Amino acid sequence: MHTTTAQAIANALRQARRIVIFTGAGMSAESGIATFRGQASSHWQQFKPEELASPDGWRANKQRVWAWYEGRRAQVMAAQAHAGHLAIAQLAERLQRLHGRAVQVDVVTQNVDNLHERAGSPSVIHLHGSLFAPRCAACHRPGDFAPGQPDASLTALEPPRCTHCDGFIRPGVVWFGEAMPTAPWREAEDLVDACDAMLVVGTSGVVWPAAELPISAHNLGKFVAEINPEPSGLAQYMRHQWPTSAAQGLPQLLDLLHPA
Ligand code: BV8
Ligand code: ZN
Repeated sequence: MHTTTAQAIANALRQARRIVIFTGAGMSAESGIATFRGQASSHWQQFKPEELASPDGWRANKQRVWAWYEGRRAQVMAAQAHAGHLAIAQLAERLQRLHGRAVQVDVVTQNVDNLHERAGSPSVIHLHGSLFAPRCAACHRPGDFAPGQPDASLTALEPPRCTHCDGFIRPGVVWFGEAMPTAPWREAEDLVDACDAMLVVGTSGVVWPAAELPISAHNLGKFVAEINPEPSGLAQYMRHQWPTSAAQGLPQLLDLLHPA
């Protein structure tokens, strides 16, 4: 009997005790959040990364960068987690219902939105920070947003100031040319070392060093599969490339494992 890609992935998840779900911007696409590359609506079709997601861009025009991130925060706040986010959040419980063994599912995301958390995933590691963790660019203390709703229509907005040192508050994300926070990175490496299976969902695999994680999972002999309508830059490391979307493929996997 021909095993479909979905069945092969479901079989690997059935046998796994520890699963890592590695996600990128494609994971949030069906919640209406723009990706970085690929689509006409993708950010980098309109902006240059170095202008908006880099320390130079911040130094050159803080008001433009702060407005862009506040606009993205407004979009995320108005968005809903989709069936794919919910499927990831329910995977551990569904597997336990299937075979009675405890399963650990950890999300390692490059995304700076909070949709995995809002869908109920208990363990989410943000390799590139979060739109919801602003901090002072000078003393690095956590900062506060200005009161009220962020306005996605603005192209310039004065960043808030730090109540401690009067420095500018910046987005709590990792920009190009900035090192990733060490604790999340080390935790992600440990989870990859310890996992039995990794699903790579919605990433083009072009951003380093995050892209190293699925590659090391492959090199460690783990089961690694990709859910992405297009083969990513990591496809060669995948045991399966499932050409489907996050909101379609992940719920399908859950139903294959154990009907709701
Ligand atoms: C570092 C946070 C050093 C901010 C981000 C060569 C040249 C130039 C630079 C470099 C180079 N090699 C390495 C670098 C450095 C650079 C880098 O990797 N550049 C790339 C572009 C080549 N990396 C860095 O600068 C990193 N830092 O190297 O520091 C250092 C070390 C020590 C001390 C000091 C310094 C930091 C990188 C982090 C940058 N920050 N984001 C923000 O969000 O604004 S990166 C940004 O891109 C996001 O985090 C995003 O997640 C990430 C990767 O993109 P993807 O998530 O993969 O999304 P993308 O749009 O690309 O792809 C979407 C995918 O989804 C597609 O495959 C599509 O087919 C698929 N899809 C679409 N719809 C769906 C779908 N899949 C499923 N379902 C759907 N519905
Ligand atoms: Zn400060």
